[in-house]
Amino acid sequence: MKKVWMGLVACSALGLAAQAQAQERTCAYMFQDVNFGGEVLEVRYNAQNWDMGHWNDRVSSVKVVGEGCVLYVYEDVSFEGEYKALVSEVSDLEAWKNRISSYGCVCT
Ligand SMILES: [Ca+2]
Repeated sequence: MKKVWMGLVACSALGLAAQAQAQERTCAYMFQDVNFGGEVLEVRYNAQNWDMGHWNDRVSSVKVVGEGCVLYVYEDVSFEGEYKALVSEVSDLEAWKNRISSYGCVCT
């Protein structure tokens, strides 16, 4: 009986460790300039930001680096307006340049 309980404790400890590790991983980088130049904003796994403050309407290129991650970017704050799903590198966001006002990263 005691052995089973210890097994359960070990399993949940591993689960927590995996979760902590996931939070430390990077979903994506957003860049101020095209071709991944200028200031860089790091987006962690499963992070979301409804109001980008200083970064509002300033992102020009994006690199999604997390495996199984999708970065949803929104035209307006609070995840409103038009949105776009990004899964790889975009060296020039073109129509979306200086337009992103909120984002959410979903990693599976
Ligand atoms: Ca905007």
